[in-house]
Order: sequence, then C-alpha cells, then structure tokens
Amino acid sequence: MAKAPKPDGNKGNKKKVRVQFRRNRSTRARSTDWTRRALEAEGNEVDADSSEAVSGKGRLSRRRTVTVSDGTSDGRSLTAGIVVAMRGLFADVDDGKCVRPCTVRRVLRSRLISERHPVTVGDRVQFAVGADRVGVVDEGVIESVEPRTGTLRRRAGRRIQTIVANVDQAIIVSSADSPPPKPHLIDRYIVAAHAGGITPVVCVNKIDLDQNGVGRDLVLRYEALGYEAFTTSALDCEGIDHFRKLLCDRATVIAGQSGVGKSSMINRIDPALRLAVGDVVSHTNKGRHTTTTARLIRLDGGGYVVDTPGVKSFDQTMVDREDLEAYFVEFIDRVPHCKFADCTHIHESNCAVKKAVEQGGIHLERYESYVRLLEEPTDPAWQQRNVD
Ligand SMILES: Nc1nc2c(ncn2[C@@H]2O[C@H](COP(=O)(O)OP(=O)(O)OP(=O)(O)O)[C@@H](O)[C@H]2O)c(=O)[nH]1
Ligand SMILES: [Mg+2]
Ligand SMILES: [Zn+2]
Repeated sequence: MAKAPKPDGNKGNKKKVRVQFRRNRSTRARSTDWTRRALEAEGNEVDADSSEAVSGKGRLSRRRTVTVSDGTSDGRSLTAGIVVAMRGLFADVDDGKCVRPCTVRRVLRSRLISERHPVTVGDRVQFAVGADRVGVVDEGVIESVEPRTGTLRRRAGRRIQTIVANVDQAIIVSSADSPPPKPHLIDRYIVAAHAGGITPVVCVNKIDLDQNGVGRDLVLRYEALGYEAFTTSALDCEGIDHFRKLLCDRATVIAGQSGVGKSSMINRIDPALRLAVGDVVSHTNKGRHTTTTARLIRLDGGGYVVDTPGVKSFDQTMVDREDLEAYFVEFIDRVPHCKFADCTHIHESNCAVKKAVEQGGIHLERYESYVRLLEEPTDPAWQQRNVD
C-alpha cells in the first residue's frame, strides 16, 4: 500500500560513522554556488551543504569519520517527504505542501556506491531545510532514506539503477502495433518485477490497432500463466476504467518500450496532468523517447503512479543463473521431472521443460526469453556489490 509521508520528525542526537573515501577525492569541496552545481549535476559529484567534521590521517587515510545528525541538521528540523523526480543528482521531494529540490548528503552517497544514484523516485526521505524565505522554496538536504520495499531495478553499466522504489506493482505496457510488441522485453520486466518484490501486470495498449489479434493473443498468453493482463486503447478509452481501478490505493510503476502509450494512458486517468506525448516515427515504427525522466504522480483516488521513460532494452542480472527457472512460473512444475537435478534446460537430454516446449505446453517465445536471459553475460563482481 502506498504510504503518505510521515509528519515532521525531530529527534536530535549526533553520531559518528566511519565511511570510505571515494577513490578520486582527497579534499572536500563545498559550495553554495548554484551555477557550479547545476553544471556538475549531470553525472558529477555535487556536495551537499554539510556539517561533516573530518578527522583521520590526512590524505593517506582511506577512511574518514563524519558526524551525521540523527534527527536534526545544524539545528534545522527534519521533514519527511517522497522523491517525485530526479534531475541529475538533485531530487525533487514532495512533503505534501510543496515540491523542493534537494541535494543528497555525501555520507549517503558513500554508503551506496554500487548504486548509480543513492536516492531514486519513490524513496521516502528525511530532509533538512532552513526557514523558507517568503515566496522562495529553499533547497533541502536529504539526510536519510527509509529502507526500500518493492523496487524495479536494472543494470546500468557496472552499477544498478533503481528506476523506482516503494511500489507494489509494475504495469508492463506493450502495444498491439506501432511499435510492434516485444514479448521478450515483457518477460524481462516480469523477471525484474519478481526480483524486486513487486507484482507484474501486463497491459497491451493500442488495441484499436490490433488488426490480426497479436495483442489479444499476448493477453491470453499471460493470463494463462496466472498474471493479470488486460487491453486498453488510450485513443478511444477502451479498458481505461479497468486501468484506473488497478491504480487505486496502490503504488504503481508504468514501464515498457518507448511509444507504446504509457503517458497517454496516464493522461486518460487525469487529463489535467498533460504529460508530454510523442509520435511514433513512421519509417522506424519506434517511439521518440518523449518521457525522459521517471516522475511520480499522486492520484486523487489515493495511491500514486510513476511514469517512466521507454526503454530499448532492459538488462538485468539481479537473478542468479541457477535461480532463473523459478522466475518462469510455467517451468516450476516441470523442473522436478528433468533427468538431471542441475538441468539448465538448454542442452541436457530428458529435459521436461524442453519436452513441454515441443508439445506446446510452454510457449516457444517464453522459452526463448529464458534462454536469452540465461545466456546473458553476468558480472560476478557486480553481483558481489549488490547490496540493496
Ligand atoms: N492508435 C493509438 N495510438 C495511441 C494510443 N495510445 C497512445 N497512442 C499514440 O502513441 C504515441 C506515443 O504515445 P506516448 O504516450 O508518448 O508513449 P510513451 O509510451 O509514453 O512513450 P515514451 O515516453 O517515449 O516512453 C502518441 O502519438 C500517442 O498519441 C492508443 O491507444 N491507440
Ligand atoms: Mg511517455
Ligand atoms: Zn530441464
């Protein structure tokens, strides 16, 4: 269930923690200069206004002691909020009264070195801020991030990108046509949703373009596996009532290829949102990547929805190879009948999974998704750093 931000906290107590120095820095940089920060925001380090007291053995020391505040920062009280968007290393935090840009205290970033960003959309945070000047929303500093529940994550280079945190379900949107559906991408999202502890739901939008029934077949495929699956048309509103009901009182991420109509569907729920919608390029039949950053939207009926940018591909190595079979629900009953206990269902003889594929009990495209995911290169070093 979606939780509203808690009321202001005010607990006091400073404590010392030991954190690792980042390898590429030995001196601290502080700034309250917005221009420099804005220039550095994309991909570079930006220092939060900090009360860090550094002690240690100078440049040779790889560790430092920082003083972080448990409940207050520099005498400023902490406020609870939820991250609604990320802009570089700045987080837009909604505390129920306003949306405020916040930097992230360096100690948090040091602790979450394996993540591309230490905070993400959907995170429930505590931030410190001075008294607002009249008519000005001052910048805040995120001091702590609550433990995450359901997440949608993917691999981004050698790090993890948590696309969204604290969601209950992922509605994985495909389109019946234009762009043509990519069942393999749906399967990747389903694995990632299970791995992140959220419920996958399949939606085939643009059902008005479903001339040859490909979209309806996809829905039947996933329904047969026990997943909630439904069709919509953001063009003529078919299925939008069902979509609205699914969002009610829950936290949902909407994910899928570019151009499938994710933002158009959300606009149908609340036309006042006016989310940007882009064309599908006619000669490539692909979307234009109109939505460029994930955005959390509170819904009038309770709950919230996160619109995300369309993806071309979705790398995930959250799941170990030997566990992957368990993420394909239709494999689970068959696996005990394979001859070899460690059967990978690829080259072994007497494999119950392959037999089911031959006999039509397992859809060939689902099996191909499994094979492609299994054969995807994994990075052992990456998996060790998987700390979240
Ligand atoms: N025919 C038809 N067109 C639709 C439907 N839904 C959306 N579209 C069109 O599809 C195009 C892409 O829609 P968007 O809502 O921008 O798609 P998106 O999934 O948000 O795309 P990204 O933001 O790039 O990820 C627009 O031209 C929409 O008008 C639908 O149900 N039927
Ligand atoms: Mg969009
Ligand atoms: Zn097997």
